[in-house]
Amino acid sequence: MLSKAMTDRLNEQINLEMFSSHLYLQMSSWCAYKALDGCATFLSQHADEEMMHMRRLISYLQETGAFAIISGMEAPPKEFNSLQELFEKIYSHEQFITSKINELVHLATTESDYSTVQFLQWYVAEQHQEEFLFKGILDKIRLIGTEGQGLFFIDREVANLAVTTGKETTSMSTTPA
Ligand code: OFO
Repeated sequence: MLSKAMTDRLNEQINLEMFSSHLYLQMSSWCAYKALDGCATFLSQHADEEMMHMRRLISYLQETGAFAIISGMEAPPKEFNSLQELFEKIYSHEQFITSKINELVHLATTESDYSTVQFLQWYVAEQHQEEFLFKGILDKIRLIGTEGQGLFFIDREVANLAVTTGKETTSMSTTPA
């Protein structure tokens, strides 16, 4: 059984994951509007992954007999000065999400709630992968540059990532693989 504090914090995380999904879908739309189709596809897939992160949390709350709550949330930003700025925002957003996951792990550990500690390990590993993924994209943008054909090559690189990361599982199971 979850404590009230843990239930509240997991419900907050549900909304953070949903916000992440909205953010990446909006960013995907910005990329499509700018004819950056590879980035648009990649970010659209990533928006789906964030919904899966949200659903895992809902399943876990339900499995423990807690009440999962979907709250209202602000609209994501929709204007970006450049593709580099867009990916910088994603990278710092993922670092923020990592800090929220770390807070959850800290609370679960403090409460000796080892079931939730174990459940959260999936998110700890996921955040490591996502920070690595987005830092890699930013490194490529800085390396290739966005002048001339640079944008075209970056879009193609990110399109390849969409093909790779799109094969990830979308299982809702909260049981560790
Ligand atoms: Fe992009 O990460 Fe969810 O958790």
